[in-house]
Amino acid sequence: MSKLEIIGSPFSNFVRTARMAAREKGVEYALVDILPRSEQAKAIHPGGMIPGMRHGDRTLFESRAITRYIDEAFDGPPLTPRDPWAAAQAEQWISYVATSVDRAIMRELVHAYFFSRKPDRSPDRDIIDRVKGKVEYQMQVLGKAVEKTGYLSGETFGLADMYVLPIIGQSRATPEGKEAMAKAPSLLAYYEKQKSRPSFADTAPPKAK
Ligand SMILES: N[C@@H](CCC(=O)N[C@@H](CS)C(=O)NCC(=O)O)C(=O)O
Repeated sequence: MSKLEIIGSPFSNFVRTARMAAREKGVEYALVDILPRSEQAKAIHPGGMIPGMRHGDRTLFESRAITRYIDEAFDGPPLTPRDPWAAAQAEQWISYVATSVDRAIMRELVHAYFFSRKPDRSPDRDIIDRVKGKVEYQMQVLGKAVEKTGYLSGETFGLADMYVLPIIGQSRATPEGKEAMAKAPSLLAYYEKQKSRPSFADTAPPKAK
């Protein structure tokens, strides 16, 4: 079959998760850089969201479906545990991160700085002030979770880590994100240790010129 394509912008945390999954699995892929809500995105995802995926004549949308396909359709180290109890715990953290944590940190805090809807595009203080307590709380929760084994779920680096690292990495572009992580030393130690992992480091969003 032809080479796997991961479809979406390298600035998206969910696209980065899919790319990390391919890299950790040892699957070669091409990144097809398209914007969310573009006609190309709408052709794959009903709401125009990214990432999408193409593999031969198979297309998928939603990062969890894509990462499951990558995990199960290719040879390579498992990205999620095969034991049902361990797998359920990984899914629990993946769901929490992909919904609650993504919403507070990416859709609210990070977007309030970098995709502000204010007429002058300045950071939206109303959103930032409203969400910063929630971000602090979530980072405490995540910090407690990584304390046990050094990973978000289970004994080895896995898909839950691939969901959370792009989000907490992006949070560091904001003062409130940095402050919240400073108050969660276990999470900061986890981030400092994992940030040089090749699947994460090599998928960093391009720097603005
Ligand atoms: N549940 C989706 C969420 C994907 C998502 O939120 N993607 C963002 C970019 S990081 C997006 O496409 N946003 C455009 C929009 O909300 O219309 C998944 O896991 O793939």
